Amino acid sequence: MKRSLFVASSISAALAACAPIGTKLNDSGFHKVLSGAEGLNHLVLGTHGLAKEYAESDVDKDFRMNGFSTPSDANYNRLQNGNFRDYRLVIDGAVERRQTFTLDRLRAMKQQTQITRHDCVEGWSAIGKWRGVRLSDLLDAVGPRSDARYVVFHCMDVSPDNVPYYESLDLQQAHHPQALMALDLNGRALDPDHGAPVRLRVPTQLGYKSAKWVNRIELVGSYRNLYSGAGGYWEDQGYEWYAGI
Ligand SMILES: Nc1nc2c(c(=O)[nH]1)N[C@H]1C(S)=C(S)[C@@H](COP(=O)(O)O)O[C@H]1N2
Ligand SMILES: [Mo]
Repeated sequence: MKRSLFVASSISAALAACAPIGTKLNDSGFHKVLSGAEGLNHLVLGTHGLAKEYAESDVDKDFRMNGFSTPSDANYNRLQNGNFRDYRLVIDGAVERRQTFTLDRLRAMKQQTQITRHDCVEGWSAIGKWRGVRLSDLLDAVGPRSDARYVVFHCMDVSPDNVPYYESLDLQQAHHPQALMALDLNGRALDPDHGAPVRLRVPTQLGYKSAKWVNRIELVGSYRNLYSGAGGYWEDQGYEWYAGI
């Protein structure tokens, strides 16, 4: 594991200690606790900089699969059997223009390629070549309203106890130039295990932020009222919302 990951985690862990695990801070409270730290992280570790980009020869041919099982419900099976022709990515919530994207529409947009490393909080990493649409281009298409503060990613899979996976970024993180809605991994359309047909890829954040099987992006003023209120499936289990590497 990269040293800066360890440093970032210790800083965050030290701060998390200010807010005992299990305390349900609302997101604005959480942000008050973290705002000083975020500034420190950005200053010391440069998390607003770019994640390192690697060479083709660094790519891990067998990118590990992790997380919940690939969806196998009737809806996902139908989409997969139809080669995702009927897939739609909905972007709604606090936006000026709600939009629906087919895969063809996403592929017709400007594409970005990045060879970056994915760092899982469990301590493994993998380098992949990702291609897709910059999240900021999608946000430009829908026009975040002035009350929008967070971008929530809703996924098609569920945990073993049947809770949907979801994640969130703030608008600044979502506009990061390497925040990608990925369509391809290593030169091929994403396979089901890695999040087909569309997943978030955010190389400046820990792996759990990179939501797979995304079919809805919702802009909100606060994530407090979603699920258990911590801004993501793993955050709801006590992981930190701020997962900068
Ligand atoms: N929808 C969804 N996204 C997810 C997960 C998940 O279980 N469900 N697991 C996360 C975690 S912890 C990691 S490390 C990566 C794993 O991505 P991979 O299977 O492509 O390696 O996906 C992340 N995104
Ligand atoms: Mo992970």
